[in-house]
Amino acid sequence: MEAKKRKLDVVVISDIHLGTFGAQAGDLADYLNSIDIDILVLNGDIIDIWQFNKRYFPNSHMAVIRAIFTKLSKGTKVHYITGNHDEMLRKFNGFSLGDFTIQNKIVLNLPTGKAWIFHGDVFDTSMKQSKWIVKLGGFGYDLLIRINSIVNWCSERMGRGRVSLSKKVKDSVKGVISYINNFEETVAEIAISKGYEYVICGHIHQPTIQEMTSKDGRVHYLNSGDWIENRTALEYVNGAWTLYTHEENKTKRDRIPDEKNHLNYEHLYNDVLMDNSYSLNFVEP
Ligand SMILES: [Mn+2]
Repeated sequence: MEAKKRKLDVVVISDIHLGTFGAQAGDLADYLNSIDIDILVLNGDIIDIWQFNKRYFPNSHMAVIRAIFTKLSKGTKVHYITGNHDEMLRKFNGFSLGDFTIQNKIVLNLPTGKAWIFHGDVFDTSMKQSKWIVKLGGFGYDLLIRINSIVNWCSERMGRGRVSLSKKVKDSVKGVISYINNFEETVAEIAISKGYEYVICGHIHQPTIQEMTSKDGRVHYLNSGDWIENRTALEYVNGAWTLYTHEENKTKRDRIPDEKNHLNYEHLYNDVLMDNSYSLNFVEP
């Protein structure tokens, strides 16, 4: 029997990077299928269009898309907020179809206050960053995350555990820590000046819920983390936010055989033409 689903008012997830090796899509599909939600906010970098390759889109990645569409069909409102890896979708800012919208930011009116939600890459260029990150352009931290995702993919296939490269680097390189701190402070400062109760970002793959103060006031800064390294989501229920961390699926049941199931023309051909109600009549000799 199917386990009873947890009921949640709002869930925010971000930085899934579907279409890349590092995405923990099987785990995410399990998570999505275990909850019932009124509002689902996909806060950017959901499909990694930068790195997208039609030869790599495994079943587990498709399962995430399917889980999202199932939610939609059951009445969940789904807000797709654009990130820098899916910035091509920014052209569609304002698009809506039924309960699905694409936006660059949203403001949710929660019973406990207004939540300002956006991906966060907008601050990459305006921040006072540490020198080496400035040299690399906002690109440096992103590159680190990408290298980590490839290293993990290889390491898993060699039967070793995942290595948290970015965690290690984060802990040892001062520049990264100041990048993260600058990001959080910049975001909080602006949110305070705008009078929001909550500000919610993704982008830096650093999950947290914290109250931040400045001379002008206070705000709750939240970050939904990612589904490459942390497997985290922000959940709002009964007027409170909590940070959820998904247990890693040790069996990896759906990871390795996946690769053979990339999108190909044979699949497409079968899907388009092999229909029971219609058959092609080849001319017989
Ligand atoms: Mn991003």
